[in-house]
Amino acid sequence: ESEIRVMTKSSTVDLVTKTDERVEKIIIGSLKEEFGEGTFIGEESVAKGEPCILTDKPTWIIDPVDGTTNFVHGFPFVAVSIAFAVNKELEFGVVYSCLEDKMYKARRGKGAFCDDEPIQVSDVKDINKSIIISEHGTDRSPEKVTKIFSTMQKILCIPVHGLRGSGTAATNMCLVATGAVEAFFEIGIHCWDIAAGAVIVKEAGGILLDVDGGPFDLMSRRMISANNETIAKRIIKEIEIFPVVRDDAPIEKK
Ligand code: LIP
Repeated sequence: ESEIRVMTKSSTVDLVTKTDERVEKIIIGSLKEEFGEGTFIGEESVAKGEPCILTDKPTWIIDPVDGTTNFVHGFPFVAVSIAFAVNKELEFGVVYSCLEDKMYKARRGKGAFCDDEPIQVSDVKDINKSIIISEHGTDRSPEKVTKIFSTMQKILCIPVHGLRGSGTAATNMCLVATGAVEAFFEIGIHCWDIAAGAVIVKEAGGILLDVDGGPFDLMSRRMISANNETIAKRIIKEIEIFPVVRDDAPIEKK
């Protein structure tokens, strides 16, 4: 196909393409061939009605094209994100940053790597010397957009060195893991966007929390990943939280 066929999901700006669907089928097919039948949580399978419940079973959590809007527009940040969890514990994660041609990976307890080189979070503790990443997602309801931009304004005026957003959560988390930025937070992401990045950030020496400072909850659709607790807690003070429906909520609630 010369043109990428673009469709929409939860809103007119929540894009999906045939490529997303095809790549997910290829990944799941290859994993089944290599490792046998398993349990899969894939962004596009869930969009078509597959369950999104993380059980104790060994589970693959897949985002075939993270940064779909970037992909459609040719904006150069697109990633493939694959994580593996057992007993609800994330065991390893792989993020391939397609346009950068960089492979980020981490296994629980074994460190984090980019193209086989060890990576580590930044050692910055002074918020005034930080770059923070966030995204505004695909919900354009005025009350949520107001909270998102009010949060960004408060963070910018701390002040921090800068606010950024690549358009893909998986890439944003790898930027935290390499020390390029000090923190990434978002309300509205999904488990498949962040599962692999969560392992990579943690194994690079970073931390993961809920946006209210509580424990990280993969299925809650909100999180902050940071280089250390000082930066995380300072950012959390500015985040205006709004409700999102959990990934593992009953279908009728979504
Ligand atoms: C994207 C996330 C990003 C979010 C976007 C979108 P997708 O994932 O990586 O953090 O802000 O709205 O959800 O949909 O491109 O796989």
